[in-house]
Amino acid sequence: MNSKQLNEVSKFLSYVLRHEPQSIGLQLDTEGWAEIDCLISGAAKEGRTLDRELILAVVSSSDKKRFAISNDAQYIRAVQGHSTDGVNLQHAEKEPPEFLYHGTATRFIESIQQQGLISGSRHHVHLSQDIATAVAVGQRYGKPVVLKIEALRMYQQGFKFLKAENDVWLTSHVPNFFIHQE
Ligand code: HQG
Repeated sequence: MNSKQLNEVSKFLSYVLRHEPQSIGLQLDTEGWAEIDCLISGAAKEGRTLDRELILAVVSSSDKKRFAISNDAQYIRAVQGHSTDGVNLQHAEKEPPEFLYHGTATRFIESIQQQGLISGSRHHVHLSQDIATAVAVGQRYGKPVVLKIEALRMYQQGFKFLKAENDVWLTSHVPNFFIHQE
């Protein structure tokens, strides 16, 4: 299995486990878990051949640790990034470090200055602990720009921060007041 194939299956798993489980008749529970057997049979109906070995290879090779397997190995979920209704992961609420970073594209800056960072179609705004990750995230949409967020000050003022299993930090909204361009 080459990295191109793994990447392609990873994209499919992101799609059905975060956004459109119903597209293959899959049920997610409120914590985002789906039965691996149902994932395999649902994908097969769409003409996509998956097996456990392939799924586990994608999970273990994911650079961002996007997916998790349950302790009994029967279930899989995406650890963050959901947009689908009905899933509400209970991430750990935590005090953030002094600064967190958000990578975006230069063309969004004007709108961000007006509205702050908003979650859009996802459940949360995604922030990272390091600048390199933020650059990579921003690059997905164009010329990247890194925003430095005064996370600890926000927290001290009552904003909630959650930390996903893969070290992505999540919050609902970042007002412009706490955002600085790197
Ligand atoms: C931007 C990937 C205009 C925001 C990544 C971003 C991440 C605004 C885009 C994870 C705005 C939303 C999430 C405003 C925010 N006006 N644009 N007021 N507020 N934006 O993909 O953070 O590979 O939903 O800057 O690595 O880019 O999928 O969020 O550019 O961890 O695992 O609106 O997805 O991980 O884009 O990425 P997204 P994101 P995966």
